[in-house]
Amino acid sequence: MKYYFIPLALLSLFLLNCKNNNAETVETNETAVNTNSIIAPKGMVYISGGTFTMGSSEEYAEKDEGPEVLVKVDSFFMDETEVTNAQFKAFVDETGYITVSERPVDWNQIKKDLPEGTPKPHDSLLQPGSLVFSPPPHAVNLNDYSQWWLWVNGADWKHPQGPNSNIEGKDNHPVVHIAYEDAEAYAKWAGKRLPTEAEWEFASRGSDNRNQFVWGKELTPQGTYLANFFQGDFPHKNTQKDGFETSAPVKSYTENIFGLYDMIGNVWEWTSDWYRPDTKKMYLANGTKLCYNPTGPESSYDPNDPYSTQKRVIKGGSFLCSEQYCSNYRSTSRMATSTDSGQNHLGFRCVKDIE
Ligand SMILES: [Ca+2]
Ligand SMILES: [Ca+2]
Repeated sequence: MKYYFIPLALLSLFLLNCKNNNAETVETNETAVNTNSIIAPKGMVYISGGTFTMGSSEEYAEKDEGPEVLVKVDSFFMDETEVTNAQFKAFVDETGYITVSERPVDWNQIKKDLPEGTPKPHDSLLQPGSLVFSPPPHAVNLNDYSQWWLWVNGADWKHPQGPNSNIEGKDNHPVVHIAYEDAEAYAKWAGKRLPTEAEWEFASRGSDNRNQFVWGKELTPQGTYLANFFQGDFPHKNTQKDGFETSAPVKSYTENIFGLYDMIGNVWEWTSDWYRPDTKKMYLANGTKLCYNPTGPESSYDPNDPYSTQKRVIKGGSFLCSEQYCSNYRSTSRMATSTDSGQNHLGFRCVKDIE
């Protein structure tokens, strides 16, 4: 994760994209869609749009998940799984694309955004690499994530754990170490785009499902694991009760009501929304009753990390989400992530508009 300084003035230059609408008007403007005539592209499913409650103000939710907002999204197609190594390889083979994690860091470029006189970091920190979860052998202070995240030179999508690892036999695992621009480049090549947070959350929840977990009120109903997350003592002891220590092959768990797999857990997924903790609060400004296809603010702001690079919202949690640390395996959970950040638990899936 690289931290750059950005001018504070930029932070005021955001506008929210939430076409205000009145709930009654929208009700009467609903268009009947004959879903039988819509055929989703291969590997995608049809998400029939609708109105739902976005976010959560429940006791278990983080502050930035609320307040709840009534949102309407149009119908769209969505990849039924996270983008896999095999799918990403097809893109790279055809285009020669080099991901952010594979490129050396250009000091002359980034120093322009830093305060004058900032010392040049050690050369090892400017080499290609990415962040890898590297659990300590014992319990540690959970307030210090540097205890389990390590910058590893040579870690990238083809080497998820570092230069001595590979993705042999992992064609159907989700691709990881994907920075935002990598995901965007793939989506463009595939004739698709990245989902907004609203689209992602609607698709994950399955219309207006208000349960804490998309499958119901319990995390593991009758002891059954329905997603790939972390069991045991975070971060040092992963008991893998769900069967997987790191990523699982896509479709290892039951699909949701729309036919989407691993919307919860396995790897985090990029959305196109900039991150602000108060996005939904601002959607509700000016008496807005319903937001129509909201696309988030025009720039990001993370009060916990105000001088970082701009951040987008990621959704769904990963194989590292645990009850003890970040229980982000709920569809309303959201995390701010620097757009240049590759991590071995972060991937994506795409959506496509219906023409
Ligand atoms: Ca697991
Ligand atoms: Ca996922």
